[in-house]
Amino acid sequence: MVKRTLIIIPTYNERESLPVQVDAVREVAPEVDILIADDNSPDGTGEWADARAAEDSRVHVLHRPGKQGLGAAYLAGFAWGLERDYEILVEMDADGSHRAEDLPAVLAAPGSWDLAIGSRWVPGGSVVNWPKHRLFLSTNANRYVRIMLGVKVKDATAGFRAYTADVLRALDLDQVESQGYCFQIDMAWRVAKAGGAIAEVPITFVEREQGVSKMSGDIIREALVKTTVWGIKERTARVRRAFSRNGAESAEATRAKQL
Ligand SMILES: Nc1nc2c(ncn2[C@@H]2O[C@H](COP(=O)(O)OP(=O)(O)OP(=O)(O)O)[C@@H](O)[C@H]2O)c(=O)[nH]1
Ligand SMILES: [Mg+2]
Repeated sequence: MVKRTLIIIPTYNERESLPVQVDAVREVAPEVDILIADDNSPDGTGEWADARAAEDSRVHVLHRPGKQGLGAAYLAGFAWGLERDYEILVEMDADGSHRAEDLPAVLAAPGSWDLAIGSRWVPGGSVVNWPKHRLFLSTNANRYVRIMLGVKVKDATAGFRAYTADVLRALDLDQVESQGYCFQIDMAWRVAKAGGAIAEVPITFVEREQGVSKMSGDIIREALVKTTVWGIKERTARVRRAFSRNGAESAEATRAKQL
């Protein structure tokens, strides 16, 4: 049986890109539903989404009052999907970077996974049309995440990914505050800490052709600062645990000697 699947597409000013992406997804995966989570885009993306939803029962729209970031849009989308008992919830950009033709491979990721990531940085994965500075940023951000958080994932910042409803229900989503890039790192780390299985499937990521990137210095800073703070906290907690374990063991040894 095909699992009930919801593709969540967050949008802010994607009037040109979104129709192409929705058509492409509908074509490769006619059995999945799509939820467009629009932050009141001034360019009419939300109105287009409403018109599309009116003629296609598999397309839904979640209107949000204003631009509140990618993370908030996804969390609202997860809540919407979990309430309606979807079994798999997928994140996908509107701008064509996440190719619909890679969707079946992500959904069919091998093994039993809780999170399947469409990865640029596993063998077979690639990026098309990215300037050198974006390649540099992505590879080094992922290296830093592995070093700081110990997450054994090659592409922790990837935004093309599928979660099981079970793993999302097991996470404390109310505590997630990260927005841009950092949202993806945060979620991958939470899944890993919860003991969830993470699979990576190679995809080809294509730089957007239409519209404007929402990537900014703030988004990069958020990822860098939070990853650093989390990494330091994690190490401190690990050292504390080791000390208290050693302390407990030596107290035990002293007691044993006294007896
Ligand atoms: N609802 C909502 N969607 C957003 C927001 N910011 C970005 N998005 C959407 O999230 C997806 C990814 O954003 P992009 O601007 O492509 O960011 P990016 O992929 O990191 O950057 P590029 O690679 O330069 O395109 C797109 O579909 C955006 O429209 C937001 O604040 N609210
Ligand atoms: Mg993009």
